[in-house]
Amino acid sequence: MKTGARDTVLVTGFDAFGTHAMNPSALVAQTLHQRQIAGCRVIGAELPTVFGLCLERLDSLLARHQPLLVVGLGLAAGCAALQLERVALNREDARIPDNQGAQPQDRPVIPGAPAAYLSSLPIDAMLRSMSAAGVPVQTSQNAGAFVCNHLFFGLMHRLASVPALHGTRGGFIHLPQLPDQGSPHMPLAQMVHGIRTGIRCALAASTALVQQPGNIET
Ligand code: PCA
Repeated sequence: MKTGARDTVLVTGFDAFGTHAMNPSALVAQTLHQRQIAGCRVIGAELPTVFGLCLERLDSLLARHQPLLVVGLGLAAGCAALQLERVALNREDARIPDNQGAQPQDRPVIPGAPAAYLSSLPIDAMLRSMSAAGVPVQTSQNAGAFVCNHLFFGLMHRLASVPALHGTRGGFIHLPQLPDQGSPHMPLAQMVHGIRTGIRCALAASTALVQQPGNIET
């Protein structure tokens, strides 16, 4: 795979939403900002938990940084482990309003786009390396129908259809709560360690594997 001179990893998190006073995904993105992983520089950014607006912010970041790898992060309050999301669905159905009060019901993220995209991260290799690093991690087949899935689907659609992003891999990882947010939870340092390990693995695999973003046609 040709990646040109790309040497940036974009890590996004979301701001607090719903009943959560904080969002660990923004803290992980902030902690990794400007760090080096396997010779690549990380750009960490916080996105608004708002349908539409988060994808506008993502577009600016993609145009500005032309990243080699994009890892979206978000909070999934019920999970006890890092969740490597396999599938982004072209469907949104919000149980709660977003941070600007929108609550879309049963509509596509992008009308006319495929029904779903598979993550183009090397999920099984990441699962093994993150697990070997001592971090609780699991795969997940469903990123929900709220703003995280909206971002994940919008990201994968851009990676599949924008020529300037050819060769960029991307995917999404859900995080548990932090210890002072309730149970289940995970310490911030362990989340950061897990995400760093996963990114290192994905960067190594990006030169070793020939794997294109898969899509499932309707
Ligand atoms: N989690 C929500 C949106 C923002 C976040 O961090 C979700 O899972 O959709």
